[in-house]
Amino acid sequence: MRRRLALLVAALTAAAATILFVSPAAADPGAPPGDAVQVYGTHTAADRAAVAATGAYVDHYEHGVLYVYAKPKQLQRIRALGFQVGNVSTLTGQPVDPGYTDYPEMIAAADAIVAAHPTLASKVIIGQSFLAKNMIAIKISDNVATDENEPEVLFMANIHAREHLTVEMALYLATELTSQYGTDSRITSLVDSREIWIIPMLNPDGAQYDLSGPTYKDQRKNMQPNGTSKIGTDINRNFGYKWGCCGGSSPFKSSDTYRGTAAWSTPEATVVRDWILSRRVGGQQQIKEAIDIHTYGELVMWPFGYTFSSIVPGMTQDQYDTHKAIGTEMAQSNGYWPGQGSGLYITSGDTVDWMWGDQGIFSFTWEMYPKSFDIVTGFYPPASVAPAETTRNRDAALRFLGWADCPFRSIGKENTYCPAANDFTLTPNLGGVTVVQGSSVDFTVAAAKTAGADQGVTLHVTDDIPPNSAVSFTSAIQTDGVAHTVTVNTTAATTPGVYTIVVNGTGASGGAVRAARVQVTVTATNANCAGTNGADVPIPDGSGSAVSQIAISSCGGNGGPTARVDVTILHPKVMDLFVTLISPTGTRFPLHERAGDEFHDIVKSYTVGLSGEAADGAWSLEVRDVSTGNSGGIDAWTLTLK
Ligand code: 0X9
Ligand code: CA
Ligand code: CA
Ligand code: ZN
Repeated sequence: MRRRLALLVAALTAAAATILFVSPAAADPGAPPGDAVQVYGTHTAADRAAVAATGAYVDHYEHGVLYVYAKPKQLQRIRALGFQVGNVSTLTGQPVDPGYTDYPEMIAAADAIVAAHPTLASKVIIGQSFLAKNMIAIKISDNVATDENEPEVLFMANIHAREHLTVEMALYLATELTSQYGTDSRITSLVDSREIWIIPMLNPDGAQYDLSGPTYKDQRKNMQPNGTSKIGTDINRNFGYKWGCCGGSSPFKSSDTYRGTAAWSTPEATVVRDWILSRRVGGQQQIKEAIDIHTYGELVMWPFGYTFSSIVPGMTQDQYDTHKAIGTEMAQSNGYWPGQGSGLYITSGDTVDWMWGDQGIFSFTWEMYPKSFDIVTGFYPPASVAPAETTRNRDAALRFLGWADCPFRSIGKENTYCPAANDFTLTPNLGGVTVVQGSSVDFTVAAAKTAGADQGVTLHVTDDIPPNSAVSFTSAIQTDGVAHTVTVNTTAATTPGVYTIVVNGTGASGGAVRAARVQVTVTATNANCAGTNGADVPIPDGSGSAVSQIAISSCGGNGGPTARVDVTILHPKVMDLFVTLISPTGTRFPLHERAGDEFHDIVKSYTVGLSGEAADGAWSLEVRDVSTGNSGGIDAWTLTLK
């Protein structure tokens, strides 16, 4: 993303006098007069309106950066308002890190994966880029040479040239899914039951140019000439669903979000479209889910990007809820922030809107590391972060693959949306049991036939087993309605909290997967070691702080190594917030520091090491809002010390 604040703002301030503005040298007919520049620090709509009032033309706003065309007088006025102004081409100049995978290396890596696992992986050329480079997909599945009737899942990366970490992510996934096959049972069963497609480099021309050295080129678009010195079209504004609508892309050729002369005017978007359309069998799209991988921001987003509304023609409540459930689960796993794409900013003609809106593929955008602000490392962190920042997403990717047979199962509606000839329900769905840490609790699960013939069902527990506990049950049951006991054995080390244990049952005839969910509340041995404050505390807008306290007494000793803080903060722009837990003696534990951009609300549980802090006394949750224009409040929070 193009947010470039703290670091470079400092650099800019120091170098303000020497910054040169690169005019669009070649003409951009129809573009507004003036230079294309970036304005930093316009955090509120009022700030942005003030910039527009200088007469400058506001092109778009992304991630805290306002992209405008401004004449010298207008630039002066913008500066006088107190905003920093810069131009991206003067701000990069770092040498290319050879640790990033370039186009030939990407092809070689794909070939090596296929050579090492010929029965599991194959390489498919899906078309050619503008500069005639082969665009490839890696297919991973058992019996890879056969188009089996298995749900298909697509991961694609590097549609934006400078987002090199995404190629590492794609290749990591391909490597992991093949090399761990037969060793890791979770991977083995996913690879056996799905057909996984990975497009590691969707914009090969732009990526190769950006890495051509000696310094990065800060290229985002493809390499299709447009008559200006800012070559290319933004492929992620060129897809044909609501193309060019609603301010989510630029009509100007020099803009980084230039949408192209028409939908599908880029060869790269067309290649991806035609290949995705080719995945239909008998009119049925085989690809059920897709992730378009970008940097940066540490976000998980879902459609639609073109509108702030969630429920619109083409997106029912259940479909939205399913996107949200899967997106939120991935974000919980990798620590990213979940939200509808338009919460970041409006986009039109992007991949996910088309994949969902046109093809009914449950679609997500990932924005990888880093989280925010750092102007130098934004798009160009050292390649050495790749191992940590790719493995970080392993579990999220595997969970994602797990839903592919019926994404609606994530909201408990698999029987409605994915009926099977021989069908059954698993119950209960969201009953609740409570257990004190260190002891065990039982619940029952039953399978009952709803269509076709009775069958055997294999149970397996997937999600959310409380840490340091074990779940025991009989795995082979029948669709006879008989209740079977499931026992959750917690230990003294099990962290108190509310867990939703998911028991999946796979039917023997047809393989339909149905789920039972049980909410298990683990409470502390010593109830004095936990507390809740449900009083609403308004968060002052832009200055000062909101504080909510919980008094702990008669807990004794220190907090635990995995204490838990559950917070519900209602605020329209969580990127403006700092949230800190403060111990009775004043030690500060930062929980949230300006993450999540323009997204709403923090409803999250944090794990904090509190073994160095005496438990008894007054604990505070402090929320500071560092930017004006949005206000909210602390709704409630719960502290569980051990
Ligand atoms: O603007 C984009 O294309 C994506 N961000 S990036 O900084 N990598 O360029 C985000 C696309 C997701 N859609 C919306 N946020 N609406
Ligand atoms: Ca297969
Ligand atoms: Ca298939
Ligand atoms: Zn991107």
